[in-house]
Amino acid sequence: MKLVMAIIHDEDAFDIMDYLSAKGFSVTKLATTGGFLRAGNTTLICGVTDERVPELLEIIEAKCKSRKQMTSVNALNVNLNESFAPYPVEVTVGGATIFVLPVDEFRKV
Ligand code: 2BA
Repeated sequence: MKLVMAIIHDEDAFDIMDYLSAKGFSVTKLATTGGFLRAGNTTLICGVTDERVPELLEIIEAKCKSRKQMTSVNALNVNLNESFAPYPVEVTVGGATIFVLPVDEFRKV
């Protein structure tokens, strides 16, 4: 058995959890914070048999692809010619950082 920990973008969390549950995986969502950006992210933990690890990793990779997205810079963070104005910027979102750990023991009591 393995414990898969996947740190993913908050936006991807509910879609992938629905999909994993439908496929028969048990999953727990943790609200986490990245140490570098100090921004919220989501960590999913999933205990899974060795045989199903490749399937799980494929799902995470497919559902959490990094992609470009347009967003507006917060008007409070930009000061153009002394007037505040939001403007669009392209940012990269998504992706996943995945750890696969061995499980010595698994019990439900
Ligand atoms: P990623 O490498 O894609 O990491 C996304 C988030 O995954 C991280 O958020 C962190 O929460 C987690 N993570 C990644 N690698 C990890 C590891 N080895 N152990 C534990 N958790 C891990 P943040 O820490 O906020 O980092 C956000 C992004 O900033 C990173 O994206 C990376 O592109 C960049 N970054 C992180 N640390 C950096 C550093 N020391 N110098 C420069 N850029 C850094």
